[in-house]
Amino acid sequence: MWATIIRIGFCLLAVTSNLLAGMAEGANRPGYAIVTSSAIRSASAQLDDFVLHKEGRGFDVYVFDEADWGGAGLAGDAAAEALRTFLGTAELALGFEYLLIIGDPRPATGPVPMKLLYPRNTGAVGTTPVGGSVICDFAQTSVPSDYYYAELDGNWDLDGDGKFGEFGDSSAIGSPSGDFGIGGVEREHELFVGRIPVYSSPSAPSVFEQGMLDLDHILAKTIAYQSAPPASISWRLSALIATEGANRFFYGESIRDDFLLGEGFSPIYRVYDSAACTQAGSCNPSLSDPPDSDICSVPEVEAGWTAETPGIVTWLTHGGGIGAQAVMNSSTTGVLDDEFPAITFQASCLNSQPSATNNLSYSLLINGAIATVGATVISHGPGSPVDLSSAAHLSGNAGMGYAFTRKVAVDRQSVGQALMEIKRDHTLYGRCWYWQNFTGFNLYGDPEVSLYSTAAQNVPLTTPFFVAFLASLLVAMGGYQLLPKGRRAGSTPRPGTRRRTRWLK
Ligand SMILES: [Ca+2]
Ligand SMILES: [Ca+2]
Ligand SMILES: [Ca+2]
Repeated sequence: MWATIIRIGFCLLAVTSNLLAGMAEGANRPGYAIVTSSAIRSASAQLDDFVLHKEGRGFDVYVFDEADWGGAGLAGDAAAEALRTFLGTAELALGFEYLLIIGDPRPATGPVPMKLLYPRNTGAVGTTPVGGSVICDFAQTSVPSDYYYAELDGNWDLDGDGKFGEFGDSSAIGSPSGDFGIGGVEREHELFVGRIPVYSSPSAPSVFEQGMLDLDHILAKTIAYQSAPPASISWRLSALIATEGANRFFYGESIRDDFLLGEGFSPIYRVYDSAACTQAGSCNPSLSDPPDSDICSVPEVEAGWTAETPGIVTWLTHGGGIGAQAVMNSSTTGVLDDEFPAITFQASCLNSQPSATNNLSYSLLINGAIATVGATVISHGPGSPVDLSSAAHLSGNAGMGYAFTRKVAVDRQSVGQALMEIKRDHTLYGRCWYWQNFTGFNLYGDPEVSLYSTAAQNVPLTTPFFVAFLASLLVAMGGYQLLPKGRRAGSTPRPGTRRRTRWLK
């Protein structure tokens, strides 16, 4: 409440700027904001088309660069703070719900760096939903994150020690509460956030030049993906699941059996390390229906991905910046068929590591994927078969991948909405390392993309009224949604108001 009042007060001052006041006129459609650098804005050959495309999908679109938020010359934490402060003001004034960040994600850069968070607050005690206590027995290391730009109310350094996003439990007796508590970190997001990285190097102009070529390719690919005729997207209702190690294929079986089969996905191509356990008769879970490959390796995954062009790809394995062990690596992404790009959830460590300028998630976004979720740092997950729908496992990396896949495939949510709702609704189970997962898993790509995006949702602004009417009728009849499922047309929040949604702790 206080945070909201303070922000509204601040907003009244800030909104006097001509910039936001002018833009707020007629803001009765959902909003989509892009923040980037002036250099990228002026060098992109596709950004204007991308803006028109989003307007055609029914959004009021806003493009900002560092000149709009006083971010010129800022880098690192100063740049991150300036950006988030601006977003808080702009979101209240304009009411946008999607945010696409385009630019260098490395935390020491500017003007749109990831924010460094410190989720694993060593020694903090968390409380489980059944009243048990959990000690955070991990070193506190920094995590680059865009989550900070999705939640705009809380003071994420509530304890004022300069480390943002520290886990804590204000009800845990004798425990440091970190930055959680009244007025601190909260998980009621304001925005669905995604990022398209563009790297640059002062000593090598070619890095930026290549980054711009890749950006324009990604933007054009996104326009094409969302402009596909409805009858042409049946290929997307398919999946590839890869798991390294015999203790991990429960992940693929859970996703397949619990919802993908029932949703009619086909094929569901499975690459498992199951040869040994099949031979020994010791597979857990048992595999009555054998996988497409019982050896998990990069060539096996590449073969399945290339042959089947799956709409969704997910895996559970160890990982680093440029590789997911025995599944995929940055150099192999180049052979994938980019005409049929996948949505990915990469339940691994480090696949989205910003300091690796050819990190696997970004490499996939350039070729092979339309949107990728991966971790910027170490992620935490189960080491043996577990029930991924049970409270204790919802927020492990496997539980997040399971839920993300369901939200994208079954609930038909956009990728940005799917990831943010997981972070909002899933219990942390008192575990600081689950909070690290929430900060570390980030989205590369347009957050408004969904597996079911088609031209049926696109209504050009210049379309005569009766054509627009027919198009909206088609949308209604075809079940293709303009708005994320669960949101009604007309429920767009007005500037200055806040959506109130559930916060499960
Ligand atoms: Ca702190
Ligand atoms: Ca602290
Ligand atoms: Ca909030």
